[in-house]
Amino acid sequence: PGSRLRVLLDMDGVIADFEGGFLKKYRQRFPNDPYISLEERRGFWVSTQYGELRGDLCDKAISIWESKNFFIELEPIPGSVEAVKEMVKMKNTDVFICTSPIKHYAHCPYEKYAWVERHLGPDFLEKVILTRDKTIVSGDILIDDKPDILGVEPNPSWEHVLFTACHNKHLPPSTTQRRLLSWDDEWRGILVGSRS
Ligand code: BVP
Repeated sequence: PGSRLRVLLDMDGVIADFEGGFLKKYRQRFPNDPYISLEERRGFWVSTQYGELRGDLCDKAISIWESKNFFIELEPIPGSVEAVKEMVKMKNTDVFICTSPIKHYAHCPYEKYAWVERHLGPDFLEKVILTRDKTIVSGDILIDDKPDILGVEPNPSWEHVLFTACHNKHLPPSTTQRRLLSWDDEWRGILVGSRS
């Protein structure tokens, strides 16, 4: 490995609380419709599980994150902002945010930049990578809550470390994939393990 460690951090589910923000706004907007508690969430796609609950709820779910102010108003995942600020100060470490915007582009890309500026500061805007295909981005480690990260590159350079989220915590433990349980967990040890 080279002398510097390049860390790619996913945004939704890792530094910004997409699931919590979704559920809060969904229940406010559709108080008379059924919902899925965070304990009951299974599978990465919120829209898929809502569609299985009742056909019309897929489009209702999608309407939540397509709304103005959805992404900017997401709360940070506990400990994430502190961890990122500490990580960027570590020796021989380059930190980037690598996030996939939704295809309804009216608000999401703008609000992702605004979120980074608000919570991590304007200098961090240099470090934002918006892509729908993370496999073509090179790095040593990608911390992401999505269990399967696929794209045109069959052999991405990064090691995918699965960040635990409500939707993936029940998946059987993998012998090959490392996990980060939360930002209280040993993320520094994960980085050390990638460097050696
Ligand atoms: O922009 C986020 C939210 C969106 O997909 C993107 C995931 O980005 P990464 O975390 O992989 O960077 N999203 C979309 C849907 C349904 C769309 Br139809 C969903 O159920 N969950 C979800 O996160």
